[in-house]
Amino acid sequence: MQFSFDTNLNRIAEKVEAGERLTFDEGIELYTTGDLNALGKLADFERRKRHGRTTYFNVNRHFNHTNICVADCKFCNFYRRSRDADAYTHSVAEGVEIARAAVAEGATELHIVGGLNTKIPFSYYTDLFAALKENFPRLHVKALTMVELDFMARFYKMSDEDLIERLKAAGMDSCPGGGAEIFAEPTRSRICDHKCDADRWLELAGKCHAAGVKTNATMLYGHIETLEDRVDHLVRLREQQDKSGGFQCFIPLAFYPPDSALSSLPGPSGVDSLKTIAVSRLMLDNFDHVKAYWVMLGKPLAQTALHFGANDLDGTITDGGELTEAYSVENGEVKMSKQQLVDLIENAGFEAVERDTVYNRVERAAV
Ligand code: V47
Repeated sequence: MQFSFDTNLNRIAEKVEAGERLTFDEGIELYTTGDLNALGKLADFERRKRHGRTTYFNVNRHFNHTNICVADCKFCNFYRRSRDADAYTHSVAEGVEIARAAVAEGATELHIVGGLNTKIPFSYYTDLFAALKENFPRLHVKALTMVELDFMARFYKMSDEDLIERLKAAGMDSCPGGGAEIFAEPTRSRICDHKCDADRWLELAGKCHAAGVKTNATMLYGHIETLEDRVDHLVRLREQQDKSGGFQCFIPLAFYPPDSALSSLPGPSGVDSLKTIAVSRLMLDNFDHVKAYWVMLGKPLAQTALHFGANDLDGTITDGGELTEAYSVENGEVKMSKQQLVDLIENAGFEAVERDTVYNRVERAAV
């Protein structure tokens, strides 16, 4: 056996080395271990087995087309009601101009999410995606969470299959992983009772996968959830991945309390974030990639997370968009140049590899 810990982690270590699936109880044991180094070593073993020293990043841009939302999630400081002075909805033409600037800076992906807005016609989405594809055929459109798809299917009275096919035909290439928050009840209802429930979120992910649309998955942690809620979330994602196989990557999202209805909470500690990355890597044996989202972790902790199981840092973001700025621990502008991201990865001891959204390597001509 490669590992010999002075802790009760040895039994779990043997299973990890043998490539065996961990149970819910073992997920809890990993979370509650006092030996952070041992947990990190195990997750790093798994990460290096899959990806060696490679750490992926991409050149991307976020576009939050509207902040008007009928939900009022307790953790969210981004949403507005339509009557609010700072409520907005970007036009299709504005979306195209934002994409144009991003493409000029080398972006391969536009990440599009927004509020649940009853003032927007369905044609807005198909027009936006079609215009993006017409102008930038090689730009990957990663758009709409399962929560947005659920809202759209109900609001525009379409079957899930029809909705997904029409969005895909217009230019939606894949979907981001937001809206998963925490699956377990009653926690989910307490923080976001206007959103679809866990079964519905997972059902829609499965339907996207069946339609050939890859999706990501997230978990919002560090608010009112329990450790059991977190491990339950990971187990449910793992079960769905067994069934439909279309999740590309898992992104734990560290709760950022300021200006939200939960602003009295402290948010997760650095140790908690590292544990969450590590437990995710070890529990999600059927997910290829675990992302340390630097925007929410902050740069130094994101670097450290690469030693705790993460193999992706997300992207340059180029210009974060309003939602990204609302939840980022990086005060001020939320962006990094490609060189800054490469330096961040290399200074942490890894090899930086630019990827596209579906994890193909991006080769660029040297300048
Ligand atoms: O669903 C909202 C979270 C998510 C806060 O798929 C907050 O590659 C922390 O899903 N503190 C949207 N988090 C962002 C998201 C995402 C981000 C980056 C990459 C990908 C991907 C997906 O942001 C929401 C919610 O869970 N969020 N408010 C907050 N105060």
